[in-house]
Amino acid sequence: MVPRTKNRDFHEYLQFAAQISQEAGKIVMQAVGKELFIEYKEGNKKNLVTKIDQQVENFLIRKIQKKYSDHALLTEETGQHGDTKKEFQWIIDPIDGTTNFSHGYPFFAISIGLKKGESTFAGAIYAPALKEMYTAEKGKGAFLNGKKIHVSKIPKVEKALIATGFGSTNNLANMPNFIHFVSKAQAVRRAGAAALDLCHVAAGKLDGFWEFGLKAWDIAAGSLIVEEAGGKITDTEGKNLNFEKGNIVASNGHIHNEMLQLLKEK
Ligand code: LIP
Repeated sequence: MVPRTKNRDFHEYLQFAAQISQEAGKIVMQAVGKELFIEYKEGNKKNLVTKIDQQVENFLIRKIQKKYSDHALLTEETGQHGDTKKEFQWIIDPIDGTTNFSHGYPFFAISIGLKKGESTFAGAIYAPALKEMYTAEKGKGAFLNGKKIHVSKIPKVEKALIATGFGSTNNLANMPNFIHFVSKAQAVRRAGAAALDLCHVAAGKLDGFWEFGLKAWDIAAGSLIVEEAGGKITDTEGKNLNFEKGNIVASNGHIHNEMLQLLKEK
């Protein structure tokens, strides 16, 4: 499913990430429709975590630590594992789109990125309900189920299908931008899993995506997949993406400046 490349090291990491994300996908799909034991993070009724998020995260941590005991990890549910100064860091969202998953809405994914230094070098995002496996290795292109993908050629926002998201805290702050984009774009969608939105920009199903305040695990793998599909990634002011701030604009490149301008106007 992951095409061979000459860089053996990252190819091996990517293949491993794709394999464990698929195994994690089986755990997730077995739980759809069953009792999920939902809890609320920090008492916020919009910020869900289920027993399956925790089970999948534990599964992925165990697999990675067993194979690469000298690597660090950053995960959504349990944070930092190992020294941040380690050469390799795996950045994991066990289920991006937990709310969707908890309702059986099929837009959710397992996201695994491998960072070396400041950059992500390998990323695998698996959407088990859609049976979509997105993979990318730095400098080697991006793939959906093993087939090369490319961003769209849409030249203007007025012809673009654009997506966004609303975080579980401060979630109305993006509303003025949303209204502005609804008036300018062909259409705007809000599906609820940033990692998968990024993959859909990479595959040309969406032409652009923006969101504020995402976390490293929502965007580490997806931002590489967009860039490797020929797309553009910046923060919402047009500067380099900062994983800590998590303000992101992803696009096919052609509509990027126009998106940044529309964000500036609100
Ligand atoms: C969610 C995202 C969603 C975003 C939320 C949240 P989770 O991830 O992907 O699109 O709007 O802020 O981060 O919590 O389901 O893994």
